[in-house]
Amino acid sequence: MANNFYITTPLYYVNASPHIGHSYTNIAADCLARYMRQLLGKENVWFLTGTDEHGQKIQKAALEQGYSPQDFTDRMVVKFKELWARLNISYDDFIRTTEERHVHFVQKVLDILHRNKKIYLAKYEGWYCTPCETFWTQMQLKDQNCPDCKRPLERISETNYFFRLSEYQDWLIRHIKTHPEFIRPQFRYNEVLSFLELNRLQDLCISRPKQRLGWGIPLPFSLQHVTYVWFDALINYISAVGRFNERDHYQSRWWPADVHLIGKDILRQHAIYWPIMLRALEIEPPVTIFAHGWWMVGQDKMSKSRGNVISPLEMVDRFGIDAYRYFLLRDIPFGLDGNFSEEAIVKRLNSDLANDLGNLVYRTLSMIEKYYQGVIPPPTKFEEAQAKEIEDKIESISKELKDYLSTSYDFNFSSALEDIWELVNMANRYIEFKKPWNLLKESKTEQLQAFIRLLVDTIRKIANLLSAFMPQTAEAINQQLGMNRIQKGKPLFPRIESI
Ligand code: ME8
Repeated sequence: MANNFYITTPLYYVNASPHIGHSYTNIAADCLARYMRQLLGKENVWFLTGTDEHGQKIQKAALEQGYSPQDFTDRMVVKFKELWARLNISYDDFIRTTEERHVHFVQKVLDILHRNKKIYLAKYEGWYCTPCETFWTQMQLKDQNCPDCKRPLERISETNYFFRLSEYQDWLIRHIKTHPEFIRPQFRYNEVLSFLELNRLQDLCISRPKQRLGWGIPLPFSLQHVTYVWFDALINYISAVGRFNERDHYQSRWWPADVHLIGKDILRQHAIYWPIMLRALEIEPPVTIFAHGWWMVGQDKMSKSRGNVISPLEMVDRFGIDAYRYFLLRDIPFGLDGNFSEEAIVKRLNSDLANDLGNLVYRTLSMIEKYYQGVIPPPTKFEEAQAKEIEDKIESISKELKDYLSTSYDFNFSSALEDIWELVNMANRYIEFKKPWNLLKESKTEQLQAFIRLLVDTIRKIANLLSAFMPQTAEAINQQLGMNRIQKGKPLFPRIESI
């Protein structure tokens, strides 16, 4: 990766409050942004998130609750921002698709594509899924229901604008074949490529008649139409970070994005529509699109439409911010589906956080309190046998973290955390083995001092390695093991006995 790092999340629909699935993507993106800031410097990383505010779903939700769409979205967006603040999501910019900067930019894109004959008017007759806002051809259907959400389809006939998606199919196949990092994980790459090789793309309908749907960005060349919500929303990734010059050439300090982090539900739009839209505008495609898996409740995806959502705020109130962040990043390899349950969080919290990490810190602080009246002993000349092994481990973890979170494009948070825990457990084992309390009894004061010092340095390093994943915990450890004198507080992670 270059010296710049630009990462994005999907823009979430504001028709309902954010749930665990949304928080998952933002926590993962936050972890990567924080990690890359450590690596490249704060000024070289840009982390964008935001909200998707147009379209049928939003208009319907607003009407049902008795608001105008604009008032409704203004109220809903607060819930997203509050959640991100609570979860320590360190985004650099938050874009709403109703903002002037975005609306203008989308109209400029439409204007360029229209002038270049990449958009044309045609009559459409066929099946339409209102909740998904998607057109389906007869061939794609098994029955009269939407292949995605399984709800009944409507038969519609209307005049709309179409984007010449089909023109670029061969280009996209070539691009994917020559850029193995373009779609991740590997099995998603294979899935998209074989889809493109086995199907002919249809041109994409990018407008909706105003009389059917008023809540959208007006087409600059037709008073009767607004922009299809997906076409509008995808453009945020460039509207937020750049502009077109007078020769319609896009200029940006950040583009191309290094990673578009998304859930697997929106891979088609990101891996097919989006690169083709960019190509038609003569803009480079993003480097990587990473589609993660779904959090499930039992057999079902957690989603607003299934009505089985769990509130992230509730989980954070119960278990703490960092236990929640840790669980999501640690419990399943990034890319696969996972089962969300409170039992699973408690299990991780009690074993990895309370027993392993919390205990290591607490024991060390207690020894410093007891043996040195709370003052951290200075380094000694005494060669501690374990020091070398710990040093080597720290070095290998730093290298592996870089591979997991950056160069491999796999964003393997769980393996990264597993590695850090090897160090935590190594330090815990040394305490058992060394029995510092015996060193004191035997008056081996220099050995004791060297050993305690080794623990302090190791814990400080662990805090540093953890800071992208669990920023609050890293800070708490650094506070407790401050410069000279410790500040022993409550245990970092109290055990939870029952839920
Ligand atoms: O699709 N597990 O918005 P959306 C994991 N506005 N992640 C989940 C999830 C689950 N059960 N449910 C949702 C949209 N997500 C469009 C995007 S982008 C230009 C426009 C996450 O509110 C995941 O990141 O339906 C998924 O891709 C996203 O929320 C969909 O959010």
